[in-house]
Amino acid sequence: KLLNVAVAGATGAVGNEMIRGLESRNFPVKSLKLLASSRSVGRTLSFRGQDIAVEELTADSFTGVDIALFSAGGGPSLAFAPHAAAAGCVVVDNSSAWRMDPDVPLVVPEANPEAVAGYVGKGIIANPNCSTIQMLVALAPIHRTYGLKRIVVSTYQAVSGTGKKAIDELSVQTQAVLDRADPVCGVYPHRIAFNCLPHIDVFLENGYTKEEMKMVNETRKILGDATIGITATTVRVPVFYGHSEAVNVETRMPFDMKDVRNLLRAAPGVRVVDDPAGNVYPMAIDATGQDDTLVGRIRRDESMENAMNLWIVADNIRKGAATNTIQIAEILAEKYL
Ligand code: A2P
Ligand code: 11C
Repeated sequence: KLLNVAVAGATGAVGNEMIRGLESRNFPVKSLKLLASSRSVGRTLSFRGQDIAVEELTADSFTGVDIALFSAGGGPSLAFAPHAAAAGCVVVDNSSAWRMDPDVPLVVPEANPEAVAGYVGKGIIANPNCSTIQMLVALAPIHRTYGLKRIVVSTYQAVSGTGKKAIDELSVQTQAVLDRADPVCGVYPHRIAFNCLPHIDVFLENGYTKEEMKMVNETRKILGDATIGITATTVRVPVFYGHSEAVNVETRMPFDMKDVRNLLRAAPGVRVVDDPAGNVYPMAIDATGQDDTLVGRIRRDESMENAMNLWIVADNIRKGAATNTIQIAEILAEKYL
């Protein structure tokens, strides 16, 4: 069945990738509405060879729309997703606005596809944070087989996670440093060029950042297990595209390293890239433009029983945002609408 689709935030980094993904994955689109702020009215964007005029996102944008993919930020999602749902449209929202709402499913298709059914509650499905998505693509099969007891994760996150302005800031600052000029800061409180910032999103009262707590809370909700121990340190690095993660995992049951490797090889959405002898391991530059999550450096943690280390890399704009959103929409289209 062909569907009427809308993309809210169509002019942004993720919105653009959503449009490309609808094309490349051959989503059953009958009509496509492209929505952004009033600043973008007058622009056109191309879809399947046709120019489509960008319209302003308003409460009335969703009449006759079956599925809306939202990536316009938390404020617009909070304000407009309920209007879309009231018009009978199912919203798949990439912002953090609805993720922890108990009546809104939070879905990584490789981990909890069955949760999509919960869309009937509010007419909204939430897409998790990019760093959570890629971690769970790799950890869901391990959880199903051995049970996750504790996760210790450190991230190395690309500036594209912040949006278009941050991509420009890294380019301009890098050039300024090479030119021995003063790099100007705007998006981040410190220079990002040739630097690492242990600071993503705002700091909370417990000393963690919001990004770190998203990884904790979203993982527990998606895996449906509030007892899993998780601790995270999230770091912004001067990379344009692709988040990398060093993940230490302790399982409840013992495992054989060879079986874990085979489990990962067979896991949907995972590509094992792991041949240290040949200098082969996942890298951000290889994950860019791909939908798979790359997993490598797979090895036992020799300091503890039932523990292992993994290095997990994915394109944060694709699998971390646009692709995961479209995969959720594909489940809706195939099974529910
Ligand atoms: P616009 O380009 O008109 O500002 P990014 O995260 O890459 O910066 O993109 C953010 C996306 O969200 C853009 O498409 C932007 O549109 C859109 N957006 C931001 N604020 C609003 C708003 N208040 N209403 C509608 N769209 C918005
Ligand atoms: C980053 N993870 O890399 C963030 C971007 O909750 O959807 C996505 C924020 C979110 O900056």
